[in-house]
Amino acid sequence: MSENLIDAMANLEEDNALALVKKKLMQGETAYEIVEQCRKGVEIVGKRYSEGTYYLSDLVMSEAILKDVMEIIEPYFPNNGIGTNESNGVQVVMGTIEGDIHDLGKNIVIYLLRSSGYRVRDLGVDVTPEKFVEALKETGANIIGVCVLLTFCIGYVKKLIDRLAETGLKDKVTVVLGGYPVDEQVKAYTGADYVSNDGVKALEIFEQISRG
Ligand code: B12
Repeated sequence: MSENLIDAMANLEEDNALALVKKKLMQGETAYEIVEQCRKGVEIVGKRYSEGTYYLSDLVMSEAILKDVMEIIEPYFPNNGIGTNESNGVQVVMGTIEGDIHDLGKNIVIYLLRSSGYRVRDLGVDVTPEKFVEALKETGANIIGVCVLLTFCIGYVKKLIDRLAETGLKDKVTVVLGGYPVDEQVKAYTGADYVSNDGVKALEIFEQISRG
């Protein structure tokens, strides 16, 4: 049995991982630190899957464990459960790009945003450019968060941003792209304004944008 949370997640030791999360909370580690360790563990699950030592069922298992972890730590995020999460007036539209159904990371970011006062319209997964455009028009949001995990869906992000340009929204809306494979190269290729593969940094980016 692993004593380290990253390893417990990577080895899919469900009960152990949940016990370690509770212990870490008692010891004063922050919810952010714990999420990051879990993310690293799940990243190892992904590596083992691509190397062929783990199967699809193991990816599904990692999803289940991460969901259970989130249930435990949700009340420990700042501003939560004490009635202070007043709206900051900033509206965001968020979704996972067309073709991609990964949403655990997106949901964490939405959670962080909402608990910091953002109003987030969550469009879910496999979201087409048309749905994003429609939601931007409906909500009047000027920030859009797009999640992509599958490298072969990065082209759809470019398609979305091209669509924003065609509809005249590109200059009015700031695009923040997130997910495991995003980097400066992906940013340049897609035309996104910001990229982040870290939820806490993502929150900092949103804060920076909304401060103007
Ligand atoms: C769990 C998982 C699944 C689960 C997803 C469950 C769910 N509800 O999301 C299931 C089992 C369904 C799944 C399915 C598949 N998966 Co999968 N999956 C993973 C795994 C192991 C972890 C992803 C995850 O949740 N990580 C934990 C979260 C917390 O981290 P995160 O997503 O990076 O999010 C953080 C940041 O990126 C950032 N962030 C995230 N979103 C956003 C959004 C914004 C706006 C911002 C600013 C920031 C931000 O903040 C988050 C918190 O820090 C990854 C491995 C990996 N390295 O990522 C493979 C992985 C992504 N999957 C992969 C594959 C191939 C698939 C399948 C095609 C498998 C198959 N044969 O069917 C299908 C795809 C189906 C589809 N059409 O989408 C590959 C992709 C390879 C590639 N080159 O594209 C990976 C990399 C595994 C691998 N190494 O091969 N998968």
